[in-house]
Amino acid sequence: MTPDAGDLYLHPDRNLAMELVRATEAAAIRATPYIGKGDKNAADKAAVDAMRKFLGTVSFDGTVVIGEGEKDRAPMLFNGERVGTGVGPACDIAVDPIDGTSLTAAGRQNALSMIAVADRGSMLDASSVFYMDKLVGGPEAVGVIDIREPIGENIRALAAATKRDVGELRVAVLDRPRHAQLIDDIRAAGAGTRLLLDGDVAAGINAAMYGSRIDLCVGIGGSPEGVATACAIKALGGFMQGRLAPLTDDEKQRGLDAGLRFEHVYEADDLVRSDDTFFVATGVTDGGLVAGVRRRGPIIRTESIVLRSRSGTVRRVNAEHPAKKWLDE
Ligand code: VTB
Ligand code: MG
Ligand code: MG
Repeated sequence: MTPDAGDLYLHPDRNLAMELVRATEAAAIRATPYIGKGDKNAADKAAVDAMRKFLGTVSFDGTVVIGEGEKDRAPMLFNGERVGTGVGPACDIAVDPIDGTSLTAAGRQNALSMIAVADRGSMLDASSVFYMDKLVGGPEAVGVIDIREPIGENIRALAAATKRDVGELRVAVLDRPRHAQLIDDIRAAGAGTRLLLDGDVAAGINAAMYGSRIDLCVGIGGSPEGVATACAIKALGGFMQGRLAPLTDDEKQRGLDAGLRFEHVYEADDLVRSDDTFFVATGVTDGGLVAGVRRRGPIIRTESIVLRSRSGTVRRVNAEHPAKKWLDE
C-alpha cells in the first residue's frame, strides 16, 4: 500500500530515520573528547547540546516524552520540550544523548547515543517511576517466555523452543546488588550471565537481534530506557515485557497519580502503542551493538544502527566525518 501525501505528513516517514542518525552521530562525536576524563556530566552536556542542535533542523514536530532533564539534571531535552522544525509529523521522541555516561567518563565500553521516535501520544510516559523490571529477547522468545515466570523456567523454555542446550544461553543483567538472587538463579538454571556495568538499552537490543552474543536481557533498569528499548524491539519483532519497580511509597503514589499501573505487565505494545517506531543509536565507546567513535588522522568514523518498524530493516550506517569540521571549532 502506498501512503498518500497526507499520510506521509501525518506519520513519520522513512527519511526521518536518516535525519535522526545525524543527531546521534553529532552527540557521540561531541562526547568523544570526554571519554575517560572522569567527568560524566561534562560528557553528557556535550552530547545533549549537540543532539539538541541537530534535532532542531529535523523536519518533524517532536515532543520529548523521555528526556534527560529529570534524571541526569541535564540542561536541555527535558520531558515536554518540543524539538524539530515544528513542520511535519507529530511525534513522541525519547532521547538518551548518552546511555552510559559513567562508562564514557571511565573510558569503558558500551556507551551509546540514542533516539527513539513514534507517533504522537503513543509512548508510555513512565517518567514518574525511575525503575522498570524488564525481560527482553528475540522473535524466537515471543509466546515462549513471560516475566511472571521464574527466570529458570524462562531460560529452559527458550532453550527448548530454540533447540539449544541451556548451557549455551547468555543472559545480560546489570551488575547490581539488587540482582544477586537473579544472577544466582540464571546460573543455577545452567545459563551464563553477561554482567553489565551499565547500559541496558544496547544489551536489550542485542538480545533481540539475530545472531548477537546475547539471548536475553533481564532485570531492573531505567524505565525511560525501557520505553526506548521497546521502540527498537518492535522494529526487530522481538519480545519485551516490563513491570514498574517503584522504590518508595511516594514514588508509587506519583506513578498512580500519573495513571501508571503496578503489578501490571506492560507488553512492548503497551510501552509504545504505535506500530510506526524508529530507533537510531550511534556508538560513543566500542560496544556489542555498535562500534565507538574513532579518529584516524583527518577522519572521524562513527557507526550507527537504524531501525524502523514499518520495514523491519536493520541498517548500519558507517560514516566518515572530516575531523576539521568537528574538532577545530
Ligand atoms: C539504568 C539503565 C541504564 O543506568 O537506568 C542504569 O537502564 C541506572 O541503574 O542503561 P542504577 O541506578 O542501578 O545505577 C544505565 O545503565 C545507564 O544510563
Ligand atoms: Mg543518559
Ligand atoms: Mg540512560
